[in-house]
Amino acid sequence: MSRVFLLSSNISTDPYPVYPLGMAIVAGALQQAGHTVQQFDFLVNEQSDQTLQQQLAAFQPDYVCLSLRNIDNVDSFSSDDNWYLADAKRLVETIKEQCPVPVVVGGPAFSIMPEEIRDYIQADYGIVGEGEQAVVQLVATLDAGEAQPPISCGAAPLAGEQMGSPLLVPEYVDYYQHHSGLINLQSKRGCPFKCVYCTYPGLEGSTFRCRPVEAVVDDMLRLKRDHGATNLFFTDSIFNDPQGYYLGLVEEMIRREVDLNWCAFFRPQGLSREVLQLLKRSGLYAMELGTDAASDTTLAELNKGFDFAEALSCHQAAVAEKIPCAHFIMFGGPGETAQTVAEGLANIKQLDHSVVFAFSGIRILPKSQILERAIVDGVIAADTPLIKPVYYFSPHVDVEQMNQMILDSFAGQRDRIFPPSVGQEKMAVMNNFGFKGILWDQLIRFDTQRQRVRRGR
Ligand code: B12
Repeated sequence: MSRVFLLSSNISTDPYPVYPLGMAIVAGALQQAGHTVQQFDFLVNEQSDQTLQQQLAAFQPDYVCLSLRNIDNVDSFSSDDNWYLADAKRLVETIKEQCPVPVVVGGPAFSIMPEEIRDYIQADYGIVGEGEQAVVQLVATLDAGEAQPPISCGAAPLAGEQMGSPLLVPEYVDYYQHHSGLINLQSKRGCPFKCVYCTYPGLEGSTFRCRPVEAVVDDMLRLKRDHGATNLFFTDSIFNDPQGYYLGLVEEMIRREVDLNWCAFFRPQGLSREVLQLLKRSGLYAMELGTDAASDTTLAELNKGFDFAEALSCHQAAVAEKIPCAHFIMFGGPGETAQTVAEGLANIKQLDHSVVFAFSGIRILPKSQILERAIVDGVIAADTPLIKPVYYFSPHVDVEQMNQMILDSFAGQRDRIFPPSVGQEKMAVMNNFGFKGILWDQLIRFDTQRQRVRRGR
């Protein structure tokens, strides 16, 4: 059996530090297969190359597995500071200086552009997609002295029962509990929707594959019992799958009295007050909504499959149930014109008692249809490298004018966030005041609504 050292390179704390769940799941699978594992979180270890080297030297690994979560922060206003691959490349150099063993890379960032990233960071092997079985297979192949292609993926998408539970490091859980107050968990993988900008189906497959609800609830109870967790974030691409698996999951949470607060990404479709009441009873305390665009034209161009009226009706149901919502809206995408921007901003005014995070432009990534659209629209040339951030901006909109329109419309409202750095600053202030969790929910006050009703407004 081998000794495998796992390293999470993610140092992003925007919007808050996120537990390296992918690394934990891969570590769990390797340990279950009989290997000795050690996990190293570069963020928790104060980004210290020296500590990394010391731990590598002490552990004497046969393999090092690097989990790569983010390429950049998908914010068109951002600088090179938020491009994370240079750090990953340096880490691979550090590892190789310390111990000349195969370095295997995986994780969502890697899986988006495997060839380019493996070449750039100089890893020996890469695994595209879910890692738990593929990495065990790779280690077995290399242990047997057989040839392994530089880039591989699992034989078939894993069924829900085959998806691993995370092997959590108590010290790391404490760190994330302390800094963000949140621990993350996955209940299913995949997304069947075909939103033109999105990489999720490319990363996780285009059908929902659900873990048994009992296993998810077991994980929740374990997080509560062993780690004192109080707040969870479900990392599912979309929590409210149209088939309704999520309803069975929340019913199981209620039946087993999990009693944890949780939050997740939702599609603003099919969320009635009755459904929301059930979710709330199971511990839902806030929803992040992938509304994505604010006019019917741009929603259709993004192929969202719902119109603004439908999103608004979900929003109103959430407000009626006093569930804080955040809408994420990207301006400047396909079909955007000055007119759709104005229409979108007028629509956003109806999203009362919610936070709206607006973005300018859409990061063009492989494994998403927006790449082809960008080439057809002449936004980029077919051979444009995408490893460094490149954004789609509609050729029919003046970007500066659009940004100014958003700024003007959001001016003076603390729950309207643009550019994204404004959100980061606000979150940092709240964090300094001791607030924890998703933080944006602190910007919403439902009692104001009650006061307004009382005053007859
Ligand atoms: C949930 C989520 C969030 C939530 C996280 C909430 C929380 N508390 O966890 C929030 C909204 C906060 C968020 C924020 C951000 N996110 Co995000 N997020 C996701 C999402 C939907 C799921 C990630 C996840 O946890 N999956 C569950 C774990 C178990 O899966 P996994 O990490 O992929 O691991 C599996 C495999 O990748 C593999 N694997 C992982 N590591 C390794 C290592 C080895 C060696 C091997 C072999 C395999 C392997 O095996 C694992 C098990 O099968 C993904 C999209 C997606 N569907 O993947 C985007 C995604 C990861 N996010 C992304 C980005 C950019 C960000 C932000 C930088 C942007 C922003 N400001 O919003 C921040 C950064 C946050 C941070 N501190 O790091 C990008 C990253 C790629 C890129 N474009 O750079 C993704 C891919 C979405 C996208 N745009 O394409 N995110």
